[in-house]
Amino acid sequence: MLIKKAADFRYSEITPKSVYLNRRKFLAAAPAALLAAREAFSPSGRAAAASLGGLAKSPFSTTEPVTSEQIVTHYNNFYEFGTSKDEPVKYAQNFKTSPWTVSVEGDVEKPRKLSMDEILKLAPLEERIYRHRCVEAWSIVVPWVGYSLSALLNQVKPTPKAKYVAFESFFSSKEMPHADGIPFPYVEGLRLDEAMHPLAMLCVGMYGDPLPPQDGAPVRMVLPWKYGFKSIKSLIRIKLVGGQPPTTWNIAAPSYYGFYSNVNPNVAPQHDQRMEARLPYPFRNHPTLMFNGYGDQVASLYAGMDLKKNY
Ligand SMILES: Nc1nc2c(c(=O)[nH]1)N[C@H]1C(S)=C(S)[C@@H](COP(=O)(O)O)O[C@H]1N2
Ligand SMILES: [Mo]
Repeated sequence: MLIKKAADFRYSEITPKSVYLNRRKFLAAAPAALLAAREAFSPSGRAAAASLGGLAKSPFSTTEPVTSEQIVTHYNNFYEFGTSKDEPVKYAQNFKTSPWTVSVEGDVEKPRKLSMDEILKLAPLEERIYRHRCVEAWSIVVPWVGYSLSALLNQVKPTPKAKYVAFESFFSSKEMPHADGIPFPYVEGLRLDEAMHPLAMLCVGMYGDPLPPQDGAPVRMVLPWKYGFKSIKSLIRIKLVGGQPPTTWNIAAPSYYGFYSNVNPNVAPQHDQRMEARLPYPFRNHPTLMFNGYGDQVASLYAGMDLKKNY
């Protein structure tokens, strides 16, 4: 997705090498050190945080095979911590995610500043196994933990003026010296009806544990029918607004990345989107489905819209 520096530009289908190198490293270390420490350490190398107990299963979950936690925690897009896939896991480990507050503001009756504790208790936590499709044409299947964003929005009560939701990530150049490639803070947006859709998830964990920093700790969005870049990480602000908010990749390259960014195999402003590489498989082996296979649930949100124009 890098566009700023021509020399750096690689629309890499994926970088299978790093996946396999990381995997090999992991497997090599497994017999000795890691197996001994297995109880205390997660594959991301952090001391395992208290696991998130009592998770309700979600009817939205896919039965497709879940991608290994090792891959999902070591192959990341998080430009605040570097632009290559193996940098976030290295540079985000000391990211301070506590204390943390998310401000919910704008055109709402009851604006709130929520602590992480309040976010964790706002609604029953569910495990939802969703497909995740990056615009770079790789995909993963992840057991996220969280609940529908609508649970939070209903508490703050959007006013009739609210038509869109603007999201903002944490940013600090001091804590994120490797940030590069795009303007910061990272911002995203949804139409209010998209944000209220039950599939739109406020996510606090994965694989039964709190989110690791490289995957957007302590709280992020997950929008399975849209390209991955809509699923903004390390959220600090949610603002209900009247007009369509700016979004980071649209600012960086408007002809490639639109506001909607619904997964669409038939629209390819940048590159062919018909096939994807389901990790760890390094080549495109899997047909990409309209709305990433969530059309039954979300297609009606876009009834009557020209999705070639509104990409
Ligand atoms: N703040 C922020 N959020 C972000 C990104 C980012 O660089 N910064 N990258 C996006 C992209 S392109 C993808 S594919 C997903 C990756 O999520 P994962 O690393 O947990 O798989 O996060 C999205 N959210
Ligand atoms: Mo992405």
